[in-house]
Amino acid sequence: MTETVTGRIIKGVGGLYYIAACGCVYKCTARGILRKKRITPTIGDNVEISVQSQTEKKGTIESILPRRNSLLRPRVANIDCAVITFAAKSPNINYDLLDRFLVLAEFQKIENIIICINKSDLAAAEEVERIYSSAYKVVHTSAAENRGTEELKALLSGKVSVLAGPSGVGKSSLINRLIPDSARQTGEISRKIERGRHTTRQVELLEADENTYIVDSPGFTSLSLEFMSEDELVHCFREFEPYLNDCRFGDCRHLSEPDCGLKAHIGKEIPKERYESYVRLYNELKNGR
Ligand SMILES: Nc1nc2c(ncn2[C@@H]2O[C@H](COP(=O)(O)OP(=O)(O)O)[C@@H](O)[C@H]2O)c(=O)[nH]1
Ligand SMILES: [Mg+2]
Ligand SMILES: [Zn+2]
Repeated sequence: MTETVTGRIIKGVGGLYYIAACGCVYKCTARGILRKKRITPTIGDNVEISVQSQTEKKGTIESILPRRNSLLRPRVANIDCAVITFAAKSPNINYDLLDRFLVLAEFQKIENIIICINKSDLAAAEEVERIYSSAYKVVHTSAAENRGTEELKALLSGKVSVLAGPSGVGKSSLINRLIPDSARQTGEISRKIERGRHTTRQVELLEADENTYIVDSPGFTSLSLEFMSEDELVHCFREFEPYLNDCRFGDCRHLSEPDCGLKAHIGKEIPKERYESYVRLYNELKNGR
């Protein structure tokens, strides 16, 4: 009888999936039935595999367990923690993009959302503290000087985390600090990929320790939220939550309605920048831009 084990897809190369299970890594192909059902195994998926060979660590993916969430860029499922990463300076913080990342992470119901301000050796980023720290954990790091990285590492322990943010803010440099052998882990597959196609970076879960994984991501310069409706937006602003029932009308959009209980808190508990961001994104979604 073949043995069945449950594991997590940590990387995929040319139809072959690497699955971490029971402290080892199995190389598996996907059962044809999954292709027929058009279910593509995704990095981060929890899967059941049948083991063909324990000595060679080979098996077949039999089924994919339900996903808690899934991102498209990078394509990865079951994220526990989103680390929205920007630089204190060079490049300067794009607050519109920061708020879009936060909305996306909230919309995906990612349980832990952290704002990481890297390059803290170059500037202080007090503005970020003022606007976001009441709702989100804000960590200040310097990958260059290896500061704040232990605090960040502790926050990510036991989780699958994705570092998201624009390019040039130091995501890859941070990952090198968090996982000193990440270059080796990445090197292993990029060598194999380099043979054929050109080297778009593969999505993979980099292992920090047995149950801690980090996903690097390409830099985003923009982020469209068109997959959601304007009515869902309000629930993606965490600061608004305590006041949503204070409005006169149950269907208050918190724009220009009278006696809006939420608006009474702007500039107090709700930073005005965050409310302005809500209004801007609301109009963008409503107008279908
Ligand atoms: N001053 C400073 N430079 C950094 C820091 N972290 C990364 N860099 C530099 O910023 C540039 C972009 O870093 P990289 O890790 O490739 O950013 P990514 O595009 O977000 O992955 C590189 O030249 C890094 O050496 C930091 O904490 N401080
Ligand atoms: Mg990078
Ligand atoms: Zn209202």
